[in-house]
Amino acid sequence: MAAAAALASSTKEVLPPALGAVSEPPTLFDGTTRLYICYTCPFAQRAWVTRNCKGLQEEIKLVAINLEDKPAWYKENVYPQGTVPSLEHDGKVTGESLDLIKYIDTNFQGPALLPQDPAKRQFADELIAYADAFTKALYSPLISQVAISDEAVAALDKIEAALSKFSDGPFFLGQFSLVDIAYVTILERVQIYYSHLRNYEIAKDRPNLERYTEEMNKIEAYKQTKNVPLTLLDAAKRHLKAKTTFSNQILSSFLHSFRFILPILTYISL
Ligand SMILES: N[C@@H](CCC(=O)N[C@@H](CS)C(=O)NCC(=O)O)C(=O)O
Repeated sequence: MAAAAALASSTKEVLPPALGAVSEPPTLFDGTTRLYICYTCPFAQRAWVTRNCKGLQEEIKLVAINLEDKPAWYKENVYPQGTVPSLEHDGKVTGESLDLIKYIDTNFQGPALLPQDPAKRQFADELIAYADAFTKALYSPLISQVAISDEAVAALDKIEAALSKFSDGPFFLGQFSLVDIAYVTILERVQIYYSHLRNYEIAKDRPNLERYTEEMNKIEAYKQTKNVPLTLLDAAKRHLKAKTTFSNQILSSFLHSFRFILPILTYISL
């Protein structure tokens, strides 16, 4: 496995506390390379896993942001989009997890996380390009409070088929790569959400996905970034309730303005 040495490191990193609204910001552009993350965010986790896989725990300092009590300075001074992850490096701050994992792989030392083989490289590009659509297909039924959709099942089947393309290992490109990092943080959450909220086991009758998950869970660089499942579930429930409450408020004011009887709009019960 390309990244075997770094992936095997089992020293447990002491994680910094998450910074909230009253926390002081770090000194921006003082030469320190910083990765801004939120511990429960799947996109931030991609960049964090990449950093760990390359053994960059010393070179790239983690700055955890509490997105439920977000410090104003993060959007104002660090990353105008206000999202995590973002990386402060070489006097600039950039974001977007799928770009960042490639950036970290290319611009820092450590094992290469993409293979040289052209066929694998092409498949890596295809799968990384599909990662956002995969996320949307799986998250949409949860956000819109409906049963698992045909689209979600098809997306999972596509992933199951992709996992059989190369036979030299259990990962998307056979051996562990950036593609696994792009998918595993989403799969980690989808497995928990669908199991608890839709009574649907994503790896049932998908043996490649089952083996993949088992093998991923042995990778220390990833394991160190995993959340307790209930923490993720609680965060998702809070997020979905906030979304529903917001859309209920918009709907309420719309109906009120037309003097209709307002329906009682309750919080969703997950
Ligand atoms: N497309 C972006 C998505 C990043 C994103 O949406 N992150 C969420 C957290 S999971 C965020 O920062 N939301 C802003 C907020 O909650 O204030 C990426 O892949 O980096």
